[in-house]
Amino acid sequence: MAKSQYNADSITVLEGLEAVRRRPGMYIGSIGTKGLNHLIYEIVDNAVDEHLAGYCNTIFVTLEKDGSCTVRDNGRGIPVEMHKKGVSAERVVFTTLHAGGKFDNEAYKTSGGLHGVGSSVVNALSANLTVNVSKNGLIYHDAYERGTAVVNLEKGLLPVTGRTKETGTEINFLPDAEIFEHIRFRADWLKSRLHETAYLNPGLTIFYENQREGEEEKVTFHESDGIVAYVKELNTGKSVIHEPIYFKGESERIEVEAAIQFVDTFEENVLGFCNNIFTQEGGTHLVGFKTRFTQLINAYAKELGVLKEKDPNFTGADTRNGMTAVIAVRHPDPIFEGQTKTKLASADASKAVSTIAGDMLQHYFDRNLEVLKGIIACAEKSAKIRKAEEKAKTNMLTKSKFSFDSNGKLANCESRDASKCEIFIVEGDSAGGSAKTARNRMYQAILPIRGKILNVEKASMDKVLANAEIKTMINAFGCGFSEGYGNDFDISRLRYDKIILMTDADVDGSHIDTLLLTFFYRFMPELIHDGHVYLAMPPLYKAVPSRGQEVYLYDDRELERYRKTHKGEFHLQRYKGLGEMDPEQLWETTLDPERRILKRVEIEDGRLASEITGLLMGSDVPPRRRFIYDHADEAEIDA
Ligand code: TSJ
Repeated sequence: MAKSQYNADSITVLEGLEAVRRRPGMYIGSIGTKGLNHLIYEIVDNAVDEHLAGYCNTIFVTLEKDGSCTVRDNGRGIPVEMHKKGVSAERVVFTTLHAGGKFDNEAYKTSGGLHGVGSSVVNALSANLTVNVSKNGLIYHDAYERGTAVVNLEKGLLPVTGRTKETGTEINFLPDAEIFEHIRFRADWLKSRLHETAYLNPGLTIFYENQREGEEEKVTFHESDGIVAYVKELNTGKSVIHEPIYFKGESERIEVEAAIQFVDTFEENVLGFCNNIFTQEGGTHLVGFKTRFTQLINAYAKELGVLKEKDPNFTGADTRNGMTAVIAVRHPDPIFEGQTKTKLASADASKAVSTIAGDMLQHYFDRNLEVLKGIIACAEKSAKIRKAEEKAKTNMLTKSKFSFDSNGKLANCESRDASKCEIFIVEGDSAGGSAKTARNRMYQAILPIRGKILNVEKASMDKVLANAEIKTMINAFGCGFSEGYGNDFDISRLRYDKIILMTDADVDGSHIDTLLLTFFYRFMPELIHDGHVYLAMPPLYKAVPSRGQEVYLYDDRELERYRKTHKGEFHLQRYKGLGEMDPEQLWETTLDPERRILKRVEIEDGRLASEITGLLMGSDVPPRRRFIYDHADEAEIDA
């Protein structure tokens, strides 16, 4: 390492990167899987910026065998010439903490001067990071360890390691295991993020490759139909009532693009983006769109006589009943706010979207009356149901809020210390019976449920609330529920730290998991966001060797491994369902906190996808060992 580089500037730089290492959550949100994957997104976003600048149409993203990630583009290559600070501009990009990171207190800007926003953060949090820049016919090289450069400069400039006719930037980095809870990137989240980037940038091609052992895969993401294709994908498997409506325009230097398509089910899925950033917390662009859309539909409904003069207007939610939409704006200088800096705050965005959506939709509806009538019919249906639901909800709340289960199915635990209590939701009465016998009655509550509960995606709320099992659950959890208007959900009243779904490892079991998760996601999303929901992982097999200890095997990989080491000298019992286990076995394998395996349900970033199963993904939490950091996620984010 070259000591000569340490001048006054680089010391402040190191202090800057030290701050990142001290409080990583401030810069990348968390040190769990989300934060880890975020490192890749920070790097990829820089290549996407080069695309937006008009110099790059291809990005390669590779998960390497050694656990590192490589991102390469065919842009101009990060500037390598001497910067006024006395070193290569590339060094400045990777060692200067840029103001305006997405998670700190200042606004995030996409462009302006050098790009590379976030690249120094990734550098600070990587055990190793290497840079290869192709430009001027040469390949320039640089490398860092935990944010500190380990390559000697010559007169402040990068060494040249080869010649090339191409141009572009290649970054390889391995996250630092001292910082992150674990350093295994989530491939499925990465793929869905890259796909989203491709939808938002129709001129871009992203080559994804996974070279990790046993997961080898290559996928090319290229979406020339852009957000229209995105909306179609969000609606796959649903009955749509018209072809997507698409429009694009510019107002006050803000570019607005939208794709809208209604389905015949009760849901609203409106995704907002600003400069390619998913605005999870919404913001002015969506406010402008929604307000204008509501006005427009109410005006048309009056004009068509669907609403009489004296009728109350449709609510905003009514007019968006069944709507799937992507609203993407490009803003020269956006302001973000909110907990995760994903809420667009720029007031001009509201005006721009409202103006363009108003003009374009009016133009469209005047020429597509049938589509308009279909959309108004969705609003009418919603208004009807809303009125029924309001009634049902009042009844429900006055009758049973915070009352204990009365039908006797819930076997509650004795402790009232919510931080120590768990509730198992168990499929089937026989497994429920075993679980009641086996449990630790001090801290473990058992709620058996029969067969399949309602599919909440399809049912309206009054039906959902009439369902006995759902009622029992709401009562047991103790925190009420929320949906759309009004919010009676209060997570601080939650009676259990863990809500554990315990279903058979078969199709029916996974269907029940999906239904329950859908219910939580829609009515009690904080349960999932705050990490209270888990899937129990009962074993699939018990192996009884001719000599030695019997062992439980939790998946087919374990079985394969066992077969290799025990070569046929054992008897194998396959569990078809929880009901086949006696109470003692159920305790040993699935209930005992010391020995069981739980998967915590994680949600990528709160976006309602077409397939909720794909969205709500379990992450393996082997017993005890990883249990501690399982809780770290909640503790680390400084609000
Ligand atoms: F994050 C990052 F910095 F590590 C990174 C940057 C990662 C990747 C994969 C690509 C990039 C990147 C940066 N690709 N392309 C650029 N381009 C520039 O930084 C660049 C090039 C030329 C000029 C110019 O004015 O000539 C200006 C810029 C900002």
